[in-house]
Amino acid sequence: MRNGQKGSEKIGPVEDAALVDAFEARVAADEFIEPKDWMPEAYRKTLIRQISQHAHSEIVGMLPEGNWITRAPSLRRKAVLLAKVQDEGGHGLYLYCAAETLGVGRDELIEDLHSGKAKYSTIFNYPTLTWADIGAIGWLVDGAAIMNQVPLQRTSYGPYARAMIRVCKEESFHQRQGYEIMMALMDGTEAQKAMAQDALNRWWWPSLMMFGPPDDNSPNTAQSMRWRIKRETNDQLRQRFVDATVPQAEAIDLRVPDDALAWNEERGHYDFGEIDWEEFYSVIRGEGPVARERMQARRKAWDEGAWVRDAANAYAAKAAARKEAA
Ligand code: FAQ
Repeated sequence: MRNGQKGSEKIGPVEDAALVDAFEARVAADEFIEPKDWMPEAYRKTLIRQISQHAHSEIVGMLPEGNWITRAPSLRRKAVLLAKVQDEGGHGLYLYCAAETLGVGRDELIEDLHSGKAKYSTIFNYPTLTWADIGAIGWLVDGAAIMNQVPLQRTSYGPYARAMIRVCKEESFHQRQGYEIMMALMDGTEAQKAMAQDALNRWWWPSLMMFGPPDDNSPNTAQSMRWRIKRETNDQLRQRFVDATVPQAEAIDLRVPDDALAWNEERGHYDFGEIDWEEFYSVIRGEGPVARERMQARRKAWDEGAWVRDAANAYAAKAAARKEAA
């Protein structure tokens, strides 16, 4: 018998050693764990935490871009942005479904978001001030999301891995549409070029924070890597994102706002400057520039959508009663 472990939470339910060993052997053999399979309680809890926070990020992440749908500069841009924001809503729904397979209810997860108990990505607490921010979000935020989510297609929990396959296909389109907005602006007037550069200046560092704290300060990474929930660490993914994105900036004459950025021949990677971790933790604490507005918008949408949920429940109850009577 042994204790389940979750990050710093060392005391968990006592579990049968044979079951734990069989579970760990399956994970080590790269088998997917499915909802009805036995799993350690701490594994289940870690998944609920990560998947639900991922779902919340997708749903809250609709707000910064949704803010620009009515102000997109052309019909084409509006149609593309509308489709992208709808895709993010869809990602949130797949992810809530994946979390539900672990025995948690959606209402409970949403309640945790609205009460501030559950986290969502820090990146969505920054405002979208100009049209170029929509380009920067697609290019950088979706770009960072893909970097993180491609390895999650091989995460050890089956429903999460399968959700990631479709999500990654859509995120690739999102990243390209964002970069294409930046390309168009950098091909435009001096004012448009300045707008694109300003957006990069504001979104660069928060995008690097999306990957989470440095590995030596990440309480969950070691256990999540052992259980193959995470397939790569926060720092590995952040480095890969920098390496992929800097040449994209250079290709369209944008300057990454980091004086310490330099190619390191020996490492075969870019060196980059120190991230402002104080800012990261303050945003996590709910002190981000538009954190309050984001939560107000989500609570309002939830309250105003109550009639839709009531109607859907009433319809489902009627359909079930009809089936019973037949
Ligand atoms: N923001 O020990 P770690 C998107 C928390 S999707 C807020 O390293 P872990 C699509 C972390 O939860 C973006 N909190 O944690 C889109 C933990 O707190 P807890 C979301 C953060 O889980 C694009 C604590 O800090 N993607 O953008 C952040 O091993 C455009 C300690 O950290 C995912 O969620 C952060 N940035 O690693 C939508 C991907 N970083 O829970 C619209 C799946 C860390 O113990 C428009 N998630 N924390 O209280 C993951 O890969 C992982 O959960 C990490 C964090 C890498 C985010």
